[in-house]
Amino acid sequence: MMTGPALLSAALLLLLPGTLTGSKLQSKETVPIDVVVENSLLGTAPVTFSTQVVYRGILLGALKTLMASNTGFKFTYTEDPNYGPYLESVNGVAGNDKEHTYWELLVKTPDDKIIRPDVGIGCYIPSKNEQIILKFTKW
Ligand code: B12
Repeated sequence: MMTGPALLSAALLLLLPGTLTGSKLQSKETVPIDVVVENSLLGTAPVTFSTQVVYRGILLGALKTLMASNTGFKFTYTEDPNYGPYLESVNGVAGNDKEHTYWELLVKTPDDKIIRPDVGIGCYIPSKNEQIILKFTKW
């Protein structure tokens, strides 16, 4: 007959592989999103890029993936001590405190609603088929 600890290890052995496989499968899933670059000050036509983000991954990761895939999209960010990554420039155009310009983060959901996330690129978790709008504008 199995003793208490032996029974426990047997039970753990049965449970563990399932748990690990489960999480591994989930982390390989990717979610398709679009990144739209808009310059409301120049009024140029928006440019749309397709990319993807890992399951429950942050927008910053998706932007890095997009930049690494060499599609004509690049960006820079600074690190705020309290709020994390701040989107500084997109494709060579940088926000400027003196001119009161910045890159606003907006999201168009698949049902065409536009929201303004209350977190930055380091915290926002995009959902499937969202359009992430990076809009150069004034405050
Ligand atoms: C003014 C302000 C702005 C101004 C800053 C202009 C400036 N240079 O002075 C502008 C309009 C640029 C701005 C933009 C955004 N903001 Co703002 N902003 C504020 C606000 C109202 C006051 C900040 C302040 O002046 N503090 C006083 C000074 C002395 O302290 P400070 O540490 O030096 O402040 C700096 C930081 O706060 C930084 N900053 C401002 N917003 C954000 C957002 C992020 C994500 C980061 C990393 C840094 C940052 O800019 C300030 C000046 O350098 C706060 C809310 C609050 N009442 O605190 C929200 C707040 C900080 N902002 C917030 C957000 C979400 C944003 C945006 C992401 C909104 C969006 N969807 O576009 C964008 C940033 C996009 C990007 N490019 O990364 C959130 C951050 C929450 C979080 N955990 O991520 C806050 C807390 C408001 C909220 N929704 O609750 N913001």
